[in-house]
Amino acid sequence: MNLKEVKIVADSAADVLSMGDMPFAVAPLKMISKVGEYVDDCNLDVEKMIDDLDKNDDKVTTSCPSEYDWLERFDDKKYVFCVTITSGLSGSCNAALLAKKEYEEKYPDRKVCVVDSLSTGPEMKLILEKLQELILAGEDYQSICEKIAEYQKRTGLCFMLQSLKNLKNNGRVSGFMAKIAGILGLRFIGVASAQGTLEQVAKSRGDNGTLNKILETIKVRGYKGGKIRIGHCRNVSLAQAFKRLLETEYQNLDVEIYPLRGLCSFYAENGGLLVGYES
Ligand code: X90
Repeated sequence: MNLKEVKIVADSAADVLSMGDMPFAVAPLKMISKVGEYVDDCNLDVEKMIDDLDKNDDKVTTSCPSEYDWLERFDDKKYVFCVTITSGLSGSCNAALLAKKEYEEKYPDRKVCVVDSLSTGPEMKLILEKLQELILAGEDYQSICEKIAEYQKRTGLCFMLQSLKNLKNNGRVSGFMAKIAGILGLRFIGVASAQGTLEQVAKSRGDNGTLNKILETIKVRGYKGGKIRIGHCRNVSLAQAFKRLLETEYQNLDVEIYPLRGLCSFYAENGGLLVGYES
């Protein structure tokens, strides 16, 4: 597959802004408050957004890219690969599917493969890295579609949240679930379920308890030392401590730590940690 014919488009929940030489674009989600909109693209000052939103108590909502937002990023390419945040919590995947239908009907010789991550953040990042690898390895379109669907099933997401306020306010979790993280010092540890929604696996207190629980959770779910990506919202120290814990058990780890972008920061909230792993 010639790089001139290909494009990868991911929504901004992947926290990825560019992919080296790979033709790539971001379809941004948005945070909308009474005072204005924050578009989650490369121009967003994430730190400023978090500070702004912390200051006022207005209800903030989010919105996903529209069909047109996806479509205009396809760029007349013959082969387009879209990676979306979970269809279990957002309309982004549906919008991408509508864009696919429109594009393929209008141009019968072009193809769009939509990958529903059933997850977000670091698991989307892993899927994007795998796509890049498959494209650069010269695989054909059909085999990339099959292999990436397979790969999605072999990746997972485990997360720790100190507050579920924004998830609850936007109807993404039940009030019952949200309560746990509202109790002082108590943290919510969860995974992306098979349906791409939040599933609670444990409660934790303190950093050691939290990190051991996350490690235990990903092990139970098949982690054996494969690739791992750690996104955090203002908690680089906990992310690094998790990396050190992993290094006591596994050798030659492929691990990366990075600050979450807008959408994931908004929902993961201060202190939140998202761990994407291969199982
Ligand atoms: O369409 C929209 O407005 C976006 C809605 C997104 C809602 C959820 C985002 C979650 C971000 C929080 C912890 C990870 C949960 C993952 C479960 C699949 C990060």
